[in-house]
Amino acid sequence: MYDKRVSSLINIIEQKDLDGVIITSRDNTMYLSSFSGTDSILVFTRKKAYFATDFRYIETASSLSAYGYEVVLIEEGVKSIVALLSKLFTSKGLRIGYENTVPYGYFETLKQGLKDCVYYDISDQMLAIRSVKDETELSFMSKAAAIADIAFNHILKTVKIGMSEIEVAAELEYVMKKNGASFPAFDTIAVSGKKTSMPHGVPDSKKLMNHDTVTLDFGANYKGYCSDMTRTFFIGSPSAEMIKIYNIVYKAQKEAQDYVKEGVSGFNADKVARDIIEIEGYGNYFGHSTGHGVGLLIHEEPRLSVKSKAVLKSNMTVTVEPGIYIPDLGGVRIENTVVVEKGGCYPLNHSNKEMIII
Ligand SMILES: [Mn+2]
Repeated sequence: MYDKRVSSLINIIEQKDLDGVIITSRDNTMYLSSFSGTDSILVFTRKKAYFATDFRYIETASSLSAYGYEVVLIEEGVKSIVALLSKLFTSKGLRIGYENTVPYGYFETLKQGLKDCVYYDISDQMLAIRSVKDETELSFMSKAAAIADIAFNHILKTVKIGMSEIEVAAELEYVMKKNGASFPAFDTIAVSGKKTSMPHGVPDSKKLMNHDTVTLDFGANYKGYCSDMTRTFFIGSPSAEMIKIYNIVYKAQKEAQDYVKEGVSGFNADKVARDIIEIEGYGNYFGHSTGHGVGLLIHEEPRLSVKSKAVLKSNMTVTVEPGIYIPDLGGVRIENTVVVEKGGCYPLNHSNKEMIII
């Protein structure tokens, strides 16, 4: 598995005729070596792979030699990295691949230490490789989604008028951790009432009230992989307009999800949801894209959006999450994460999407 992932990186090295690659991001380090700690870097030359880390991780890292990495101890942070790289890349004018997420100061130090090298950003190529998941990744993502389903079910059973948004968020996160999540996949969104008109509203001490709309957007991180789901439900009977909006979003989500399959474009998948919302007159209230890839990061490639140039491939994992947000009234978003297949897709999370009134 890791061999296959590393050979994808070797392909980039060959295609771009690079002399080496420096991997600094935690997500790509994890992708290429399984190592989940921080402050460690991978260095690939045309002949060898190195894993450089400090004292805190050296014991864990020793197992990585099984994947073909030579483990190197860093004692002085970026200074040691420069020393290592100067040893590995001795000739001038080399072509080195890097990621655009490398901190600026770090990159400057590297450039000063490794004079006369030409740098090539390989971030997009790495994201393209990672957008198609292997079986191990799909099993972790499926587990991450199942953990979120358990947490949502728990909330539906325990949520009460008078609970604060932050309590609901804490409860979701607690149940996810109790069921195997390492941590939440991102900052949990639990908003209620008029605040649901803010797609990424922040939970606070606002208490849930009768007739409130409640939007929960949350996920678990399981073995490095994220899940992402959103459900909107009502406490007490909602207004006629909120019911209308819910039904439009439900239809847009369902039809876009039914449309997603290998070979369709991210643009058209977005269009399916967007057209339904526009025809109903709410186009101006759907200001974000229909979906995004999910994996080691919560937002990855491909995108389902008006700007997307992506064509969906089997085993890509994408969200389908249209919404309508009306200031001073409220909003509805429904989100599933799905696995793209030939002829269709299947959702990783299985919580009910029908309207729920508590
Ligand atoms: Mn999402």
